[in-house]
Amino acid sequence: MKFIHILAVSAIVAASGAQAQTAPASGADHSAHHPTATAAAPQSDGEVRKVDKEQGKVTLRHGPLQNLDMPAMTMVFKVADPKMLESIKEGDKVKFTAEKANGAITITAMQVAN
Ligand SMILES: [Cu+2]
Repeated sequence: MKFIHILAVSAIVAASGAQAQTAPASGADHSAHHPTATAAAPQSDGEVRKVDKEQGKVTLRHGPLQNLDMPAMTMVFKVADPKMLESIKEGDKVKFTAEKANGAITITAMQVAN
């Protein structure tokens, strides 16, 4: 009985410890109010394959996205602000931040990496 109690307590301690480690996730809430904030998600490398200003989408060949658990691939991203597409063109190397918002992977920050 006492042993079980100790187990339960250590489980709670372990759980709260895990919570403390993921505490920066509260920063994600904050960045939701500021879509251009890059603190919450790491920057990734990509190469522009296609720019679709009308749809607010960009096709990127990207390296691994650790925050999204995604391997390197070529795919279409939505951009948080279509203005982000004005300064890029096919063939540009870019640094970008992609985050999952409302179930869609969205680029929240992007800059040409020259
Ligand atoms: Cu991808």
